[in-house]
Amino acid sequence: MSQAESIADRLPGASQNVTSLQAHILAEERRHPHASGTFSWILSALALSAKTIAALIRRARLEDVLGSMGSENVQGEEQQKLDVISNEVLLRCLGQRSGVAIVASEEDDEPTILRTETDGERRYCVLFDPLDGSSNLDVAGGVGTIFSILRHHPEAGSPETSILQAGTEQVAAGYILYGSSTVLVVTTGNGVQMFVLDPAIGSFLLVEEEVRIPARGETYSLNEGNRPGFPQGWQDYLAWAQANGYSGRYVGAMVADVHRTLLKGGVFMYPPTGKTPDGKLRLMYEANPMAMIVEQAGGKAFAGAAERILEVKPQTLHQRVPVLLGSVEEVDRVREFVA
Ligand code: AHM
Ligand code: MG
Repeated sequence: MSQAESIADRLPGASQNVTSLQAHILAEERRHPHASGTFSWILSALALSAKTIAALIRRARLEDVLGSMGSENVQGEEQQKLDVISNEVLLRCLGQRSGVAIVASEEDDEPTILRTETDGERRYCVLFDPLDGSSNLDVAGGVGTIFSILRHHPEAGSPETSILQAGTEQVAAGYILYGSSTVLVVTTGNGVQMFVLDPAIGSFLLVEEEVRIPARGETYSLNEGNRPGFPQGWQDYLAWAQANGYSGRYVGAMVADVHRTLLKGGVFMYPPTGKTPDGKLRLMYEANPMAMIVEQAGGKAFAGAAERILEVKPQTLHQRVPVLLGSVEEVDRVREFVA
């Protein structure tokens, strides 16, 4: 072995098969001979946004951008400064891509129309939660960005009608977790790929080409403080899980909790309560993208006992939906209790 080879073998992240997100996107594009590249440019805008947001979060305390804005979003939730800044980063990065027709965000009341031309070019709608779990920022906890990409249908009339498509219509979905490392997980309907940001070179590198969720896992993840308000079936499941030695794990940021569930197995839930019959999480930019990821990884995602999240017909942009997702065996067990 030459000296260069032996040094290469000691490089972090292994020296072989270093695939960047960019290279992966281009390889995917080549598999679709009619692809125009539009879609690839959108994914690259999301990656650029993610790198920018990751850098901002790392320096947040130092640059005094933590804490509340003193304003509320359309859903009556207090906006953190970084919610607003991250939203702006995504709007700017996506706004520069000619393939994006409409963007819609958790932080904005209405969708933003970027382009109305009907020049025949295929365009997309991008929906996102710019900084999910942002109340974790003050304590340096994990937060994330969630995104969903749909085809734009100009013939639908209003922008809202164009984006109100069921989750089954998503052409891609994913999330970025800003944790101890920055992780990007994405699906374009062909399995789930996982990338980790190498901060030394500023690239997302492929670490797992085919993420599969374990079929079972003895962990449940939910806000147990809400337990008295859950319908009886959900409470009965919890009693069963505790009697059977399950562990509870809850970060309180959906991206972090779903990421752990995806890699280690178990079940993540945000059930309905008496006060919030549809739970808390939003269908279009939280539940749908996570459901697509989990199903593509071999898991299940339901809005209660009977209906797949991806089949829920949306009525409004910011509508909420109960969430039950994770390992096949665990999700089915909860559904039996809840039915
Ligand atoms: P956000 O989008 O305003 O940050 O709210 C969504 C977050 C999710 O990340 C998390 O799963 C949930 O709210 C936690 O809610 P709760 O504090 O009620 O457990
Ligand atoms: Mg959120």
